[in-house]
Amino acid sequence: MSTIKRPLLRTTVAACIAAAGVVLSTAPAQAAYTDCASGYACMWQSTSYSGSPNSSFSMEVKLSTSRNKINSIVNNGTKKMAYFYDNLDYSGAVVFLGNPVIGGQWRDPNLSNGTDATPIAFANRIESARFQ
Ligand SMILES: [Ca+2]
Ligand SMILES: [Ca+2]
Repeated sequence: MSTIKRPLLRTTVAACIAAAGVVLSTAPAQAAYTDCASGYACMWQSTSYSGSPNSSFSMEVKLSTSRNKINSIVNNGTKKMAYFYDNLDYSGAVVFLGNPVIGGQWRDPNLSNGTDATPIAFANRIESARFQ
């Protein structure tokens, strides 16, 4: 009996390995800054835009659950600069981003060193943000 089962087992194992390979190759790509829809600015609690955005806005936003927890930001808007504020009422220290249309830096994967134009420690500080 075993001489009959062995080829079958090999076939099954090979099929499982092949199936696993298929699963791995078709798994969704890691979320990235491209997950920020056109016309929006997005914020992630993680660095490097890992996972889905924790907050996004097309005009302005006051953060709640992500308040003081943001570590990477993207401006995928098409018109205005995006400003990200230390305080909840659009005040205090600020970092800003251009966008793909107007140019300039439009995303930053790690706010621990701020943005290119504003190199200050800004990890876990954003509480509100808006286009203007
Ligand atoms: Ca940075
Ligand atoms: Ca803050």
